[in-house]
Amino acid sequence: MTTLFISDLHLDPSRPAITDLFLAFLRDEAMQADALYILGDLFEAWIGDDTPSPAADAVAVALHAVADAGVPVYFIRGNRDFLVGEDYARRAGFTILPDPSVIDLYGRPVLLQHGDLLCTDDTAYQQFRAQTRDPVFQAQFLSQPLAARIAFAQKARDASQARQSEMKQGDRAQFETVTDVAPAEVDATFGRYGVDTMIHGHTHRPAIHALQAGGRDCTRIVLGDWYEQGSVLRVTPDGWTLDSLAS
Ligand code: OKV
Ligand code: MN
Repeated sequence: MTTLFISDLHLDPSRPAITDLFLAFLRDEAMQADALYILGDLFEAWIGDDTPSPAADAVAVALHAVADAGVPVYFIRGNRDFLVGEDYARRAGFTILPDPSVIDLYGRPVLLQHGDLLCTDDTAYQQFRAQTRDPVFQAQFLSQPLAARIAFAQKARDASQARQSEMKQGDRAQFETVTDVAPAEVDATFGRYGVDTMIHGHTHRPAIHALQAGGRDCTRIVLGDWYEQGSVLRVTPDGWTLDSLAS
């Protein structure tokens, strides 16, 4: 009995070995699980379910095979793939969950989220997030021809990269703080949902944090990215382990 949690694969044609590692993980391990949860940023970029992508097709087929084997697959949108829609969800056989969601994990309530909502010190990002989650804005973007969306995405990625490297070259300690979760928001989130366990990705800082929130002992589990190797949280009724997957 094992439930699997992953996030931040950032699948991209430029890193085919990671897509292969993920396909092997689905074939070998996920097929045997109780459930698979993907907590966002499965893809490095997503500009609409209608975008032709052999890699996204292969991933959809492999995920659907897991679902067909009787393993429920759940997906929470990340900050990169926030435009993944119900059409791709059908092709991949997964269920899209709201961000955040509380699930019952072997009898305990656990809060799941991508993790970007916890990074409240990055006000510029939170502004971008609020704007790009507007359904009217999204429908307008998705109605544009593919070439226009590709050009827009390239510009967004260039601007983001420029901003990141500028922030890094400035105050390095400040960069580390701004791009990590805000402790006050973590505390508030534990209180708001009344849980004592949360699982998220996004920050690419894999760890299991024990902390106090509202006078309770709480656990915050952070999944790692799949840039150099895989990262998977395996939960059984008896406990959890956060492991690397060699590529
Ligand atoms: C995703 C991020 C690029 C961060 C969507 C309006 C809509 C543009 C879009 C273009 C970019 C997603 C869809 C991408 C996330 C970046 C750079 C930084 C910080 C809308 C305009 F739908 F909301 F209206 N885009 N792409 N970034 O390349 O996948 O998260 S993307
Ligand atoms: Mn992210």
